[in-house]
Amino acid sequence: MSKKLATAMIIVILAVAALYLYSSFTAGGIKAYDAKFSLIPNGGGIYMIIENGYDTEVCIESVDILEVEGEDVMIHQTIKEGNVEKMVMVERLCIPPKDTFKFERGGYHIMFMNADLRNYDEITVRIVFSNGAEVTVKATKMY
Ligand SMILES: [Cu+2]
Repeated sequence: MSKKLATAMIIVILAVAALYLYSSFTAGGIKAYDAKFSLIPNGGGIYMIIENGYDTEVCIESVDILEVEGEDVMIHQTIKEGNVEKMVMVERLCIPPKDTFKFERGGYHIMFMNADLRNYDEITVRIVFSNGAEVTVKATKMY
């Protein structure tokens, strides 16, 4: 075997190993997708699907919108009492092991205030979880 070929083979093997490590990390980690946001004056709501691939429960520690600073972000649940809809603060949101959680309009949502995102069609949302895992997801504006 030539030296060049051996080197090429080692590179391929390393690349495959890296790909394997990466895919097993994402399979065991947290995925966030289908992220969207809507606006109200001075704030809005963020919706997405989060998959907890871990064997343990994970809780949301913090949510940030990377395009702005000083925003207030909280988790709300919209509940219906008769014909009245109201939003309730969720102190701590946890996702059971190997479970999928949906933030959606009219249900659980991520609410932000003190952030003017009228000029954005897309924002970057970073979520940090109780086990130290972190996901960053692009959210597109809903019309
Ligand atoms: Cu809300």
